[in-house]
Amino acid sequence: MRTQVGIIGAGPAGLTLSLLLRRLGIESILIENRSRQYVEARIRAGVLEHWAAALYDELGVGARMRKEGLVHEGIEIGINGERRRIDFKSLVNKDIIVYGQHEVVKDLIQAQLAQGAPIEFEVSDTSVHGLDSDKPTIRFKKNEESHEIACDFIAGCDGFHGICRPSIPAGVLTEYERIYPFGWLGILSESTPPSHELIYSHHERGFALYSMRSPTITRAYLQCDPAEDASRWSDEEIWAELKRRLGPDGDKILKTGRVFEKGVTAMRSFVTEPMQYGRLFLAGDAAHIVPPTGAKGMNLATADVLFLSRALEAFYKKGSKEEIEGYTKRCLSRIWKAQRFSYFMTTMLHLDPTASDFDRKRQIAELDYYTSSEAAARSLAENYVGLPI
Ligand code: RFL
Ligand code: PHB
Repeated sequence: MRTQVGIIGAGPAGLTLSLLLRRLGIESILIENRSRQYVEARIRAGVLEHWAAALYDELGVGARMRKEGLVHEGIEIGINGERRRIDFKSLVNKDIIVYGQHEVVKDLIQAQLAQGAPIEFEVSDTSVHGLDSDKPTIRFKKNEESHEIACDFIAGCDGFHGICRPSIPAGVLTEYERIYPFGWLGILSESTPPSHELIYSHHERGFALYSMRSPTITRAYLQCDPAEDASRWSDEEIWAELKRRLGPDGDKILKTGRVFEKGVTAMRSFVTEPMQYGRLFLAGDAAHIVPPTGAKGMNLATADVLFLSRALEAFYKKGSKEEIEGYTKRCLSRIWKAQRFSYFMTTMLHLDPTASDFDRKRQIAELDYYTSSEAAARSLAENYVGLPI
């Protein structure tokens, strides 16, 4: 097989890149080690920045998102039971869309197949070769048969645990990392969310987030130990804790329902620099991870591939290598700002088991400031809806 850009990974990064390239007349082949059914059911992110939603429209995959996605013009922040609103519309005149990542993935795959773009699911033994040559190759197996794709470029969109980043020779990458001493126990339930907007609640028992997937499906998270076993929490215990962390009216406004998904996610901040080696480019979670409190992961993955598609366009249309060489720098400027914001939201909202009394008092003052000063709230809103791209 031969193509211009070989893409590894059918998450938001790889699927969006494939459609972006197709629109530019650049050929690609996408391979994914999981089944289509698996990637379409994988429950993850839920918030689309305003520009990412506009990009999906441009790519012709926004119709269902516009119909079923929920437009939010603000969020609520809870401070030990008292809730205050950050009004995006009045502060920065933008909104965000709450629409599940797996729904985005379904829409992207459907468009991909409708356009006849090559995509291979359930591959195994993926490896990359000749990265420092101008003819890199991808090898993989499908149904026990070996295949090779000769490419001009390889896009490593294979997530944090993929094979692309570890295929870069030792000594090339510098990794920056921070592990947090807490995780999130996440649930999906058949129940009406407590508010029509997201509630990020700081509480002396720990953080909780009240989100949704539709007006009848609640997505909620509880701060927990990162090594917690989700099955040790009964549904009753989860609802009782979610009610407590919402505030004194928690019992009244939080509707319970059948819990149909339960899982624990650990939290980390991670960036690798550079994001390229020879003809291999890393994009999305393959290059960086943010804690989910800022709702930035899927959006950053989308921004990376938008920058990569522009660089590849300059290479193929103008014969220019400058943009390709500047890919890392272009991405990192956005990534570090998203890292800063995700760290800020995470440390402001969670209960740090190692915090001193001074730290706790300072943290409450920070929550008070960001929810009472218009200047501070505007900064939060500007970052939450997505910095200009
Ligand atoms: P993905 O989605 O991990 O996709 C990588 C794909 O590569 C495949 N793969 C391989 N394929 C072939 N050969 C191999 N050797 C391969 N190895 C791996 C994998 O099967 C997979 O299909 O990475 P991508 O595309 O970079 O997308 C990143 C996002 O998935 C991630 O950042 C977000 O989900 C993070 N995130 C959130 N992001 C947001 O923007 N807004 C949110 O509200 C938000 N909430 C969240 C989140 C992530 C969470 N978890 C579970 C980590 C909430 C949670 C709880
Ligand atoms: C979600 O709905 O899953 C969600 C929303 C906001 C976040 C993280 C996750 O910050």
